Amino acid sequence: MTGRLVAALAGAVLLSGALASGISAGAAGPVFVGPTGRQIALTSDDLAKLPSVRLHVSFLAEHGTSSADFAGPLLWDVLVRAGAVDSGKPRGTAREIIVVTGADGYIAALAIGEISPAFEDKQVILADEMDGKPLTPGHLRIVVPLDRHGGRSVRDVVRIAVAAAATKTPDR
Ligand SMILES: Nc1nc2c(c(=O)[nH]1)N[C@H]1C(S)=C(S)[C@@H](COP(=O)(O)O)O[C@H]1N2
Ligand SMILES: [Mo]
Repeated sequence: MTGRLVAALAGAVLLSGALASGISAGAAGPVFVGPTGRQIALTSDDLAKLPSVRLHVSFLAEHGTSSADFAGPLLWDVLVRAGAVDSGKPRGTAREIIVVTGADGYIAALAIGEISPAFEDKQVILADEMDGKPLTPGHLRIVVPLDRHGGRSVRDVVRIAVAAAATKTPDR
């Protein structure tokens, strides 16, 4: 094998590893993963078709207070569109969590119950606009209204996974 071929193969392995871990290499938007582990890639066109919600937020960060205007689809609508949640089964979604990963590997978790219309119905968005300027598909940001600290406002979102905590009762 030539050195170049070895390097190309190593690159391909690295790339597939990065994709499998949800660290997307290109300008693609986030990968969505449902509770069964199934991956769904929604295009930016799919996201653009969902109604956009506008939010002004202020939160504490290590460098002081951050304030900005954000706009984008509700995270709930995005997860429904991706088929990652079952809106007809509130009892089943009560034990589900959402794990959001940024391009740098930073992770924050939300509960499905916070954003489900059957529960808190909090207007968490997947922002594709900040202060009137579009955010490119690799730079979408989670915005959680009323969070005091910015820790759950994950930047450069590459992966949004829904997972269910274990239970011994049947789902219905
Ligand atoms: N991808 C990514 N998103 C992140 C972080 C991070 O380290 N990586 N830090 C979080 C924390 S702890 C805070 S306080 C805010 C800070 O946001 P700002 O720098 O836009 O004010 O980003 C959040 N989102
Ligand atoms: Mo922070």
